[in-house]
Amino acid sequence: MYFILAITLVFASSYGQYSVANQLSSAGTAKRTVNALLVIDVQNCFISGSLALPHSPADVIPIINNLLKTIPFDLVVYSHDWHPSNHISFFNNLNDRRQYIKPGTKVPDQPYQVVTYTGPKVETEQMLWPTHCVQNTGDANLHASLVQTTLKGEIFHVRKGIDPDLDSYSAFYDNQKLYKTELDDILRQRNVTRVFVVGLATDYCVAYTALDANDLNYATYVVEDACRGVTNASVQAQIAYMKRQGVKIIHSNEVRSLISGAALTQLSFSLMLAVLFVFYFTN
Ligand code: VGL
Ligand code: ZN
Repeated sequence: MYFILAITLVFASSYGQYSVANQLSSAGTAKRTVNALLVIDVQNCFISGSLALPHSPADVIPIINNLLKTIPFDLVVYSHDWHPSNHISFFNNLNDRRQYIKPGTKVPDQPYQVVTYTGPKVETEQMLWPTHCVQNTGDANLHASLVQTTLKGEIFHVRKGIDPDLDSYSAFYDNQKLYKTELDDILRQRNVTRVFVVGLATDYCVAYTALDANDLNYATYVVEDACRGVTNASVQAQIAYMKRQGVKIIHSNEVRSLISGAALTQLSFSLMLAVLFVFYFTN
């Protein structure tokens, strides 16, 4: 009688250990929330330089610095708009590319107008910007007061808009989605499940990055007060569009509870399993 009980216990406990270990490990990989902060284009050009944004863009820096100094992100990625001087997005290069202007379309006479180019790679409607963020110039440097350290995670830098013939608002893909940057691979290799997007400009690089992150199945949060846009109208339009697509728009004071809330859920799940485990053994 005691013998059978002992055998049953041994089998049951080894099965119990197996299944509990399994659930713990799946909680440890598949279900674990891994948080990345994506710091988009906090560069001199957009703050005080060649394409300085109109609504006090420098004000995002202390907000982003505070996140970096107080929240234990698993990963921080800084993106850089990083154009060659012959870049397709510069108004000043319009004349050199006149053979690609689509016949019958309007020829811009100043920056902030859209041109339709037929090539050289693909047909594209290109917004023409002032020359900005030219590779290896001070204008393209990250702003000197931006914190570049983290509490816990790894740091990466992603450069985009490098191809003379493609613009790239998103830190994941160029605007035509012909090529991917390394960002998705970096996040995937580290099991990132959730991204928080901050920086410049809300209606261009932040929005395009957040929409791609959302499409790539990362839970995506835009920290609205840690971003500044080009125009109020397009900021409002892009925020509304992002919301419709499922991107969460939050305030910087909500980030902490989101991250520690997820950590708490994970902890209580593990605790619950541990209690069940002990209960199983003592009965
Ligand atoms: C950006 C315009 C042109 C941005 C980049 O970072 O939002 N905007 N290039
Ligand atoms: Zn650019």
